[in-house]
Parts: sequence; structure tokens; C-alpha cells
Amino acid sequence: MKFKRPIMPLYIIASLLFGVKTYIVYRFLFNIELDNSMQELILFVNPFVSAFLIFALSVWFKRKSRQMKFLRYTALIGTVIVFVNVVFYRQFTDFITIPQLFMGSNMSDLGSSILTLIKPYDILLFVDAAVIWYLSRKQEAALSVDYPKSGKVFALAMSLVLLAGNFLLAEMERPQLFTRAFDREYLVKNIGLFNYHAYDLVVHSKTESQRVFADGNEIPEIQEFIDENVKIYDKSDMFGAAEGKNVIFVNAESLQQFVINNKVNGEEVTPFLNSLTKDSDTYYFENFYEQTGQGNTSDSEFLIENSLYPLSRGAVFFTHGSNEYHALPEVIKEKGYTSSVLHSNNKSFWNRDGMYESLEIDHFYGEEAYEVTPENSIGWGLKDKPFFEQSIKYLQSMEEPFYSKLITLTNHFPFEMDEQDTSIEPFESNSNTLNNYFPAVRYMDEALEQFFAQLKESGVYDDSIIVIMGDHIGISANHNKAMSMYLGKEEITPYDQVQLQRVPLFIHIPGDGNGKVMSEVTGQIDMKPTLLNLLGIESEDDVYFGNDLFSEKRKGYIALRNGDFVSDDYISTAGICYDRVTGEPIDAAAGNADAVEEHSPTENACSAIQEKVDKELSFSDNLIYGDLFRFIDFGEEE
Ligand code: GP9
Ligand code: MN
Repeated sequence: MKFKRPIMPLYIIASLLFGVKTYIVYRFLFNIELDNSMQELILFVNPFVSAFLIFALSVWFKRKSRQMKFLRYTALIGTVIVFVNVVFYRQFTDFITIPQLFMGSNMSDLGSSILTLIKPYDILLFVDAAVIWYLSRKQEAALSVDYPKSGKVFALAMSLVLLAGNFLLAEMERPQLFTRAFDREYLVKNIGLFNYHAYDLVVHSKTESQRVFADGNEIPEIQEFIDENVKIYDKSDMFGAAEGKNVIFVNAESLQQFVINNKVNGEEVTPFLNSLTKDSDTYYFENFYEQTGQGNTSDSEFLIENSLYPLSRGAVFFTHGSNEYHALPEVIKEKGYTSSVLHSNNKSFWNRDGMYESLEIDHFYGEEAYEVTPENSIGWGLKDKPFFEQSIKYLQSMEEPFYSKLITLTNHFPFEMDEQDTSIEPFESNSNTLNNYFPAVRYMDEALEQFFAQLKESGVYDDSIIVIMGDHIGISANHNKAMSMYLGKEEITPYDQVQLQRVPLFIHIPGDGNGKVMSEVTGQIDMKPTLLNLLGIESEDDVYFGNDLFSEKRKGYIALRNGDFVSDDYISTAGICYDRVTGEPIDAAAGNADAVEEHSPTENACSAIQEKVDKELSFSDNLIYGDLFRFIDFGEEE
């Protein structure tokens, strides 16, 4: 047979088709912010570069049939990766990481949520793969070639040149992209989805090896940082204010601060919680930030129990569930406290059963501890009202003093509600998620009111303090248009986005009488030291990054998991340093993210704190990746 050059080799056709598809996904299915034409160019180029990189490998196969097989399976696997990311993105506004792939049990438990995340038109994502499949089978003779060595080397060299070009553009656009990779959107935007996954794989193996090579030498530097920067506060007047009392901690699902003392359709969203903000036995923290990452509720739990940061990739409950920790339940056990978690869901969700052992939580009342029927459940499971009602008997039977965490479930995306549980009308906008959020939050508010009444009736109330905390945001940036409409703003700026990361915190101490609204900048990292102080338990030798919320002298900033921060004076996000109170960028140049890299005055306003924030996050990460608590001897506390 005579050698015939194909009109166009299939690997090039595949790269073009796949590149176009990926680009369309970037533009229309992911919400990637493009600030300038350089970013637009990079985003346009990278889908083709990475597609070419992979498909061009086909030239190395000698036999044509192998070449074709490689192309069609690569197209299929690549498409599945795109599809999974699209579905995942709709839920989390984020890109999947390797640790999350091992959270398969969670993915399947998403149940009804997952169905709402898949759209009929997603089938179109598979069109190019189908075309490539068809061509590879039917047009094999016309579209494959026996490449001479020079052709193969050329294809490889071409791939590498394209990749280098892409990385160069990315580095120009965003220096230190790889070293400061807190933000997955930047990575995907600059190097593309597939290179991002390859990068993630490298980071994953690196962190895995960190544990193997750790020997405890890392600890003194961390302790020194903590002594100098974190543990600078004085003991507050509240030290021992709840000594010997039970702690009832309500982890309120997806409860955000913007609904508190706010209205929808002319009605209060949370009348009960609003009344607590004015209650003399309640301290209400209005500038309290959630600091979670990809682990959502479990990350908030991690913060509360350890006063360490969750990880920037994956859920620490999963990836480091068998580490050694020195968590709140363990510390207070020495003072005679029993600890428990009550949450009507699979015990293995977020690997809670595994992690709770490491945190030394004594009892876990999971789904099987509750009577769950089709009538009393919705969405994720048991509704909050029956959940609290059925929890009372467990609280009553617990050995005192106890520390119990109750995790609610109804106010969870997609905020499904039964007609009979709906007391207020949804909001009206283009986002059903935001619309339905309000009636669901109102339901939780009513459930909490009932819970307070039941605690009083059961006699548990008097010997307890009650903490209510929002675990993380419920409304992601995907709904910004509707959110700006609700808040009466023209748009949601990066500054607003950070402010939307506030979740309410209430500390209710029956009989206290001095309750007030607290406006200090605070966050979930502060809960462990705060609770220890309220209970009158010294924790000088402990290793953690939070401060007592009631102390007047604190470190003065809250680090968010993506490296942004909120300090008493500033909010730093998206490369811009804002005045925290007015929301104005600190100077004119501040509106331009690039100015930061050029050492503008803006850099000076936020940079000193930014340095500490970066250090703090990485020290916390090192403690976890290296499993360093196994080397620390906390001694016998009396
Ligand atoms: C699941 C519940 C909700 O048990 O904590 O999970 P979330 O998605 O918010 O992490
Ligand atoms: Mn949650």
C-alpha cells in the first residue's frame, strides 16, 4: 500500500475539537473572572495547549489501531474529567482535587443534590468525544499516519514549546502562581483544567511524603511563632464564666450573617435569632468569619475542635483523619467533661466516625439514633425540628458536665422545603437557590426557638451555655447577581464577597445579664481558646492559632483559607487592600491588582499582615501534613 498523507491527522482534529469544547466550558459553565485581555488570551490558548499535549502522544504508537484506540479513550476520559468538574463546580464553585476523589462515599450521599446539578444539555459535552470515537473507528485509514522519527520528535517538541509558552504567559500574568497556589481558580484560568490536575497530583504526592519524613524538628519554629504572634492576649473577664457548665454547641448548617436582622418580602427572616441579638444573656458576634475550605461542615468542626486551619485541598477529616490531635474534647476530658456529637446522617459522611476517634469525642449519635420517617425528613434527612426534639432525651441522659455538638441539616443546598414547614415566601430572583434559602433559614430559626423552649422544659438549660454558629456560607458566588439584587447593591465586589463570609455566632449564657453585640473581627479559629477560657481551663502549652474572643488584646486578624484576610483595619482579597470599614480600596492604584506586584503603597498597607497570614496558614498545614502532634508531649495537666 502506498503511503498517503491524511488531510489532517486525527490527533490534530481531536486537539481542536477538545480544545473548543474545553474553552466553551470555561466561558459558560465555570464562572471564571477575566480582568484583562491577557487573561482572556491565556484562557483561550490553554485548552488547545493541553489537548495537544495529550493527543500528540498518539504519534508514538506504532500500530495505527493503537493510535486510534489511544485517541478515542483519551477523548472519553478527558470528557469525563470535564463533566465531573462541571457538576462539582455547580455545587462548590470550585475544582475537584485528588483527595476529594477519594471522598466517593460523600459524592454518592449527595443524592438529591447531585441530580439537581446535572442538566440535560450536559450531554453536549460528550459530542466531540463521540465524533472522535466515530472517526477513529471509521476513518482509521484516512486519519492516521506512520510517523517517521522526525515527525514524532516534532510533535513532542511542539507540545513542549506550546506548554512553555502557556506557562510563560501565566507567570507574566500572575507571578508565583505555583508557589502561592491557594486559589484553584487562578490555576485553572492560567494553566488549564488538565495541567491543574497534573499539578494537583504532584502536590498530593509531595504532601504525602511530608508525613514520612517529618521528625518533630519543625515544632520549635512553630511554637515560637505562636508565642510571639498568637498568644499575646490577656486573660479576659469571662475566664471561668461558664465553669463546670454543659456546653451545647449548635453547628447551624449554611447560616450566613446577612440574614440576621434583615428582611425578605417585608418579613423578618430570623425573628428568634434577631431577638437573641438583643438578649441580655447573649453575646452576638457580628463580624465573625467562617474559615472553611473544601471540607465544608467538617472543616468548620475541625476549626472549632482544634483551632487549626483546615487544608487548602480536600477535607482534612478525610485526608488526615487518623493523625494525632490535641482537640478540645480531649483537653476538657481531663476536667471531667464528656463529649458527644449529635447529627442525623451517615456516620461515615466526611469520615466523621474515623475523625471523631482521633479527636477523642466520646459518643456519636448518628442517623440510627433517630427515628427517621419519610414524613419527618426532607433533602438530606431528618428535619431540624424533629432532630432537636429527639435529641433532648440524649442530652438529658448524658453524664454532666458535657460538651455536645448538634449539627443541623435542613438548611442545606438545594434548600428543599415541605409546604407545611414554610412560613415565609421565597425571594424572587433568577437564583432559585437564593430564593429558597430564606424559607429554609426561617425554618431553622423556628427549630432553634423550639429547641430553647425544650431545653428549658427538660431542665438541661440552667446548667448549660448554648453556642450557635453558622458553619459556612450557603450561597456561593455563583448567585452573585441575585445576591446583589437582594442586598440592593450594583454588584458584589471582591470586598463584598469576603464580607459575605461572615456567619453569625451567638454565645448564650443563662443568667449572665451582660450580653451585647460584639463587633470585633473574629472567626472560627477562635472557638477552642474561647470555650476553654469560658470553662476556666488554662491552655498555655497548647498549640493553636486562635484567640479568646472576649480578650481585648488579640492578634487582630482573621486568615481565610484561600490566603485572604480580614484585620481590624483592612480586608485583603483578589490582590487588593481594602479599608475594612468603608470598603474603599486603600489608594487609587489599589483598584489594579497588578499594582501589588509592583510594590505600590497598597502593598505596604496589607503586606505586613499578609506575611503573617501566609506563615500561619503554612505552619498549620505543616502540623497536619507532618502529623506533628505525635511528637508533642502535652504532659499530664492537673
Ligand atoms: C452532612 C452535613 C452537610 O453530614 O454536615 O454537609 P456539608 O455539605 O455542609 O459539608
Ligand atoms: Mn454544612
